[in-house]
Amino acid sequence: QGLFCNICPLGWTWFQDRCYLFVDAELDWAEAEQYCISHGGNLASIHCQEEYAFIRNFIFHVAGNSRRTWVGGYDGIEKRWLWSDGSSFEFAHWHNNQPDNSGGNQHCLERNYGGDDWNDMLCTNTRPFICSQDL
Ligand SMILES: [Ca+2]
Ligand SMILES: [Ca+2]
Repeated sequence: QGLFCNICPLGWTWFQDRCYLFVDAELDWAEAEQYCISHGGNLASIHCQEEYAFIRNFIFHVAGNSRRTWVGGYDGIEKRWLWSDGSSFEFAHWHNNQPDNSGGNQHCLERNYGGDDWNDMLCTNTRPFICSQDL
């Protein structure tokens, strides 16, 4: 075995052994997840304060503002939040009184709501989004 470099795909940004891609498009949550899958990842999962803060700063840097952005959380079964990449949902940064499942059909996770918090949102709304993949 020679040396080999773990590098992110072209256009993706490295942070702590994961790669991130912000996509400045307006897709619904399922379309966004499909886009990420087709590029070798999933909608981003977030597991700790450092990763949460990195993604906040990353979106601000790339988008030029704190845009409301899809990430990979969803509660297909109400109040049982999962990440679309299959990792465990242990960290959260909900806005006050969220998730509220408003209208009885908010099952997808957006961030940068009310500043930089999380909100459950109608999955058919369109947002830019962020993909992640492990190296
Ligand atoms: Ca819900
Ligand atoms: Ca909500």
